[in-house]
Amino acid sequence: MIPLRAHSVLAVSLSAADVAGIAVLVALLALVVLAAVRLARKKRAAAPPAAPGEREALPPRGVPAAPPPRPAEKVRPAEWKRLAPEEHAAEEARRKEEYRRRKEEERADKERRRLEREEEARRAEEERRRLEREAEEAAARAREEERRRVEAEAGRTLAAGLEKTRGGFMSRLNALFGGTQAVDEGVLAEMEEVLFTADIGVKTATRLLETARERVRRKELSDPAKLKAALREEIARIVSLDGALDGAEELAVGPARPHVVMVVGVNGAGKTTTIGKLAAKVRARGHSVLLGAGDTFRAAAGEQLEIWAERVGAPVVRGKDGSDPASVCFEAAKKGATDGVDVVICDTAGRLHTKAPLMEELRKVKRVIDKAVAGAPHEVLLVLDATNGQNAIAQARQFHEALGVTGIVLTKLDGTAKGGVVIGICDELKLPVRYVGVGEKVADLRPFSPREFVDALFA
Ligand SMILES: Nc1nc2c(ncn2[C@@H]2O[C@H](COP(=O)(O)OP(=O)(O)OP(=O)(O)O)[C@@H](O)[C@H]2O)c(=O)[nH]1
Ligand SMILES: [Mg+2]
Repeated sequence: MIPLRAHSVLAVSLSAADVAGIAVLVALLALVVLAAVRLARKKRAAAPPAAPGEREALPPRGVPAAPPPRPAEKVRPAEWKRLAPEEHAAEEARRKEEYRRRKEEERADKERRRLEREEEARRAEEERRRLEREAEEAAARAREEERRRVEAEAGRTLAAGLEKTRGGFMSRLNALFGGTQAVDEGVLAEMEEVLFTADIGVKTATRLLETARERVRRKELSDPAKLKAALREEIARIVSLDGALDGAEELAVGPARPHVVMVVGVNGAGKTTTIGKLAAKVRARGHSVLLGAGDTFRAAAGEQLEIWAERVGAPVVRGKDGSDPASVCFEAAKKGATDGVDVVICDTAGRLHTKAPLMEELRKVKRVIDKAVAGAPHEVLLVLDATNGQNAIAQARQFHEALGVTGIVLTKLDGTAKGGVVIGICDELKLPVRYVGVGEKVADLRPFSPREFVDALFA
């Protein structure tokens, strides 16, 4: 027993066992307090993050206050372990936020680059289109200039084109009419001889002669000047088909759209060249034109037509070499209808007319064009080479029988003395001569005027 003396009135005496017991009790109490503190900390760490307003709220009693938020710097792995649970949570949230922000920046960056790429592609496309448009406009301008140049080229006059013919049979006739003697059988016999060698055809020459003889018999033609005037009058009547003398008109474009023109003739007659010149003329009158390359027999024919089309500024429908000409013409007429073209001109092959298959082929082409555009072709132009003389008349007859020709184009008058063939064609076939060719230029394809023709012949 240890006596304890107090200054106070209360004096307690404790044994050694009592002291040891108290010490153990105090130690146990301390342990309980420590455990309670730990438990409280764990609970806070596991709890969901506090709302912003709650964060500033005071910690519950007995629980130490949360440390102030750390600056947003990265926590190194070594430091991570030393962090308190609430610091872990804050760090975790900071990292999540940083990750979200970084992703957001990356996405925005990607979007910006995509928009930039799109803008760049749009500008490049716009530039490409602009250049293409400019090139097209420049090509169209060049074509138009070329067309105008070709159109403006002055062609020969019909008189110049008929120079050789005038120098041929007409100079002999003029010499005969220039004489002073009265018209007698001798003059008529000489006239007969000239007319029979003038490529106007036997029938026509005979008719002209008989008419003159009859009038001489009736004493109407007493002198050569009168005989000349009578012959001139008769020829004018024949070539005008008893119609107007001044009918020098360009190709008539009827109301049907497209107005389809089928061009036929033997090879080398001048079909393709005539089509080129015609297309230029029709374009110059403000009509749109489409060409059909129906001559698929000759390899270079399509290219020749394309060169003209390029010059004139007209599209061409072309088939493969050797393909069916009827199908090419069908396509051309169909395209003309679909595209709203004013005039479609179809070229055809010109193998010798004596071969029956050519006529059959052309008949088929004509039928098929009608299937593409009902009522077409509206015009079948027969191109004849004047240098063929009376042969041209024979050709005209065959083509007309097979196809129902609506008009004649007589080419190469400039290169022959056989211009009298015009008279024979008109007289025998009663077909109108629409154009005469007196050279290679566009303007050399001249609308036929009976008066001009007769004036040029008898000048
Ligand atoms: N001097 C002159 N030459 C012409 C005239 N018309 C056509 N030619 C020429 O005649 C030649 C034949 O003309 P083309 O147009 O190829 O004849 P084509 O009828 O199409 O001939 P194929 O395609 O073989 O059937 C070319 O050299 C033309 O330049 C003309 O009025 N006067
Ligand atoms: Mg041709």
